[in-house]
Amino acid sequence: MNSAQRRLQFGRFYGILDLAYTGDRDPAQLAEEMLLGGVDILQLRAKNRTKGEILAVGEAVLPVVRSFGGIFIVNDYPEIACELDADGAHVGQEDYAVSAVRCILGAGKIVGKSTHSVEQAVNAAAEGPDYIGVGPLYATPTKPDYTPVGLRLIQQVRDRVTLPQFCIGGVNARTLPQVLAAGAERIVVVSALLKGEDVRGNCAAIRRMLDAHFGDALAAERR
Ligand code: TZP
Ligand code: MG
Repeated sequence: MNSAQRRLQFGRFYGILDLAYTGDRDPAQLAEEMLLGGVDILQLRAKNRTKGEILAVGEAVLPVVRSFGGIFIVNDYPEIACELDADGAHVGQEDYAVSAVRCILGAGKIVGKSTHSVEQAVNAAAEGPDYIGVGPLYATPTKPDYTPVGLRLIQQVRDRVTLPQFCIGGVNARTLPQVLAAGAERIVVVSALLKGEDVRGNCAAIRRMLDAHFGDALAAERR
């Protein structure tokens, strides 16, 4: 387990820099605001961009994430993660198998996989990723074609899977208490971080809620 894989164990707050929400703002500056606000892990997600565009944004964002000691993950494109020497890649159900991503990335990198049911979570865990995503908990415009899985899935997956489980989909400062009460230990947030002017403030509000809920021990370890 290398240092990024080790730091992942302490990561609770995973923020996605989704270029669908960045508008004309500078992605590297947004990344800095997200990290200043307290995200542990930052993913670059871009559904309608060319590989060249994603690579260029990744080149600008990676040094920012590194300067904060954060973890940088690339969505959908392990080959871009590899070229950037990012910390890892995240894939969905219809993308590569975990073993194929590991093959592209090489040893010591983080591989994450999305899941949307207990069965998918159990099957994904058997593929040996470093973490799984579980969601969408709520309906969300960020992933519009997916049926919400509901909060009960959080505990159902916890009962079957020991890997870090990042709960995603419609998580925001309003829904977070219910998500935590349902057993989430780690969360992913996209639109609630990037909408509006104050990205750092959006992130900091969620960070404070996580630290208050889980206590200071992990927070101290993380910093
Ligand atoms: N996978 C499951 S839900 C989702 C992804 C990428 C989008 C979550 O976005 P938001 O804006 O935090 O609801
Ligand atoms: Mg994908």
